[in-house]
Amino acid sequence: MTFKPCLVVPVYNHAQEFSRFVKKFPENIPLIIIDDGNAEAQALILQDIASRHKAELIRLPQNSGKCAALLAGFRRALALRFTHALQIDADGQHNYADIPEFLALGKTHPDTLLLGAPEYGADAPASRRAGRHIANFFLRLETGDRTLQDAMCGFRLYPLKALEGLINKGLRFPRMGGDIEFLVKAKWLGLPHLSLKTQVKYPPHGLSNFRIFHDNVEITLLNTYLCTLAVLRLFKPGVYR
Ligand SMILES: Nc1nc2c(ncn2[C@@H]2O[C@H](COP(=O)(O)OP(=O)(O)O)[C@@H](O)[C@H]2O)c(=O)[nH]1
Ligand SMILES: [Mg+2]
Repeated sequence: MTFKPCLVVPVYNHAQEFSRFVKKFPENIPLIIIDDGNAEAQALILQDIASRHKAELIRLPQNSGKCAALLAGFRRALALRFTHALQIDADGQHNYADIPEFLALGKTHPDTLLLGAPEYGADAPASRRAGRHIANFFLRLETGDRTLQDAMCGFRLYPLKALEGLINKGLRFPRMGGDIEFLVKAKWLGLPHLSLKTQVKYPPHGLSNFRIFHDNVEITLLNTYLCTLAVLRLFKPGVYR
């Protein structure tokens, strides 16, 4: 199988941070940036980044959510005949020095989902850690796979062709919960996975779009939906996916 990866970065309210962190990205890997309905000033910064880094820039007319933006990036990657998309955040929380390791492993395991398994420092808020434990519990319940280590980390390498149907179908929960929904449904398709440890930072003045109340309510609804599907799949796995 050929291996032709690209980087896919959804950006919302992080154009300034991204203009600093994009310098840490490997230069030889094509980049797709999704401007998810940012205000004009941020959109201009993203245009500038895209022209300086010869990146593909997709501008969505209105804010559609992190994972709707990701899927737009994956669709563009498929159209450009990339085989794999490495999804990563724009705001410097992920360890960009791990990108080569993800890509090297993707090359030797082209049919596998490569999932970031976050290692947190003392800077990680307790509420986010607790949320992750609950999300991971449901992830293992819904997939029946106890080896999955993290439901929500947005640092992942996806094989695109195997996921094309899912990408084109779209997500029921396209905002922050979409990382969970996409992973659960990819596992239901039978794709194998490997986890890669990677440090995730929470800088003191970092801006998060995660809305503790709204996004946790959304994730609760998402898990209700996925658990219901998981039960229905016990009877008709081909119908509910
Ligand atoms: N396209 C898009 N990206 C988003 C949206 N919300 C967050 N992001 C991006 O998704 C990544 C993670 O979002 P962030 O706000 O840092 O959430 P957190 O890291 O979970 O606190 C960053 O690259 C954001 O710019 C959104 O509504 N649309
Ligand atoms: Mg963040």
